[in-house]
Amino acid sequence: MSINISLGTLALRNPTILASGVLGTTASSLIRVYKSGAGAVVSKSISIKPNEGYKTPVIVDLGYGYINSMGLPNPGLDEMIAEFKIVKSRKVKLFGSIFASDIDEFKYLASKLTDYVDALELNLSCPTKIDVGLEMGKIPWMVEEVTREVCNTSKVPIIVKLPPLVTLINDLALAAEDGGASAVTLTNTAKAMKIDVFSKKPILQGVYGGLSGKALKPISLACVFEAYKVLSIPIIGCGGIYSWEDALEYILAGAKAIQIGSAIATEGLGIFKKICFGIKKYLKENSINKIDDLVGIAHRR
Ligand code: RRO
Repeated sequence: MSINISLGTLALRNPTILASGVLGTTASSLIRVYKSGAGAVVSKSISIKPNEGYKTPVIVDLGYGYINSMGLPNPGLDEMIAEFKIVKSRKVKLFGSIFASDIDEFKYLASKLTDYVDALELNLSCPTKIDVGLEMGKIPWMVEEVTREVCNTSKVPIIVKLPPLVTLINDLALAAEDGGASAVTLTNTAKAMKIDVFSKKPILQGVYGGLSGKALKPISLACVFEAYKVLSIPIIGCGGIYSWEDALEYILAGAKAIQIGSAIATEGLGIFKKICFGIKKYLKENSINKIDDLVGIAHRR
């Protein structure tokens, strides 16, 4: 039984994708994740210049999820191009995530990376650099404009990654579609924080972090369900996926593919194959031919 899917012109061998931010800055880790069974891998978000990120602690384990405030650590555009050349030589399906503070920077990153990736994911939703990316991703006309400009610059499909906890996810998702996006990723982490009662201060240097893991799942799932009602382009679900049942919930809500991030910390890289196996078994047991026949079914009354 085949579980391959397509996101517009992008064909994936299965619907599981490595989420940006995990194991995504070196060729060796990206290749390892793809070899472990992911249908595609997304790099850590890349900025033009190298960035060290925030000082430790950069992550808090709440037990029901994580709050990270990495602060966009990445080796910068030139180093990432060198890594991407290696990744592509191994025939890995690679999406490059990009992060910038204005449209010109986004265009520059897209023009430099477009030859080395299968798609670009625009990170318009980083909660730990709230001065820039997140604000852009909260305003529909800005989402549309940056998407359109980057689409005009790029030879590969553009995926737009949006934040949860926004008033109208529909408007943001439609803005991405109107701007020419081939897909949207719903969602990035949710803005969150943790305070140390002894020092009486926020624990994370960046003050705010992004909530991921189990606590995020119902929130992102609702975003997928809501956006599916208005979108024509495919949705990639992201947030707290630990099992094939979690993945299936997203698919039934309207996602065509799903991204996995936090769960790798506890489940290991075997999670990609495990989820694919679970979905295949479910399809077989329910006499369903392909994943497409399940997408959005939870909307039926
Ligand atoms: O690096 C980060 O702090 C970070 C980013 Br760019 C993002 O998009 N989401 C997140 O939770 N952390």
